Amino acid sequence: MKTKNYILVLLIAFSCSMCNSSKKDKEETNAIEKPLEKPKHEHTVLTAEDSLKLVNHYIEVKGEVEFPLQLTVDSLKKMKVTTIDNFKILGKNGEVKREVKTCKGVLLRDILEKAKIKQEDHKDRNFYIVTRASDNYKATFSWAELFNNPTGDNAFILFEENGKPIKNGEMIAICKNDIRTGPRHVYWLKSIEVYKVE
Ligand SMILES: Nc1nc2c(c(=O)[nH]1)N[C@H]1C(S)=C(S)[C@@H](COP(=O)(O)O)O[C@H]1N2
Ligand SMILES: [Mo]
Repeated sequence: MKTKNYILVLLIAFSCSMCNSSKKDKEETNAIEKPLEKPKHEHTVLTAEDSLKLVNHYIEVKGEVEFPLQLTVDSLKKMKVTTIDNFKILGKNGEVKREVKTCKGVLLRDILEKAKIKQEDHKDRNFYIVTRASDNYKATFSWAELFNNPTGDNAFILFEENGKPIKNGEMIAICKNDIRTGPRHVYWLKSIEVYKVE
């Protein structure tokens, strides 16, 4: 009888300690789940001089291509030009950041066809294309969405807005059919880089 009581006391003590430790675990988990205090995403205001430094007079098409290119606004004007009306740049919450009445550009696909992606055979289709700006902001496209999907007819490199040269750099990459057009709207465009998935 005495041993039985002893075991009972031990059992109670053990389960209590289990309770406590699981409570402690929970508290720790809660502490991890608490959102980290991130610094607010701020737009730094650049001086006119600093902003000019980010402007490129040509974009480089490079990486896994047969013919690396340096394209200026003038060379884009010689390609097949499309006019886009009422283009809205939507931010991450769907808010309209900017609306362009009319702009002109060339299909990103046409540029890549000119540079010719180095494909070994017809199954060699796993490439990704990075449109990078001089502040290192970048957006990525895949071979499939440009060459085998309606997005290919919607991804442009713009060189003119409302009949005038572009203000933020000379060329901008856009993807007209994105839900939020802000993220793949790359101003101060510097390069179009082709990479192969290894
Ligand atoms: N080069 C460059 N392009 C960029 C950005 C940037 O910081 N640098 N910001 C992007 C974001 S987050 C949005 S929503 C749109 C519109 O940004 P804006 O408010 O700076 O015009 O441009 C995009 N293009
Ligand atoms: Mo944004």
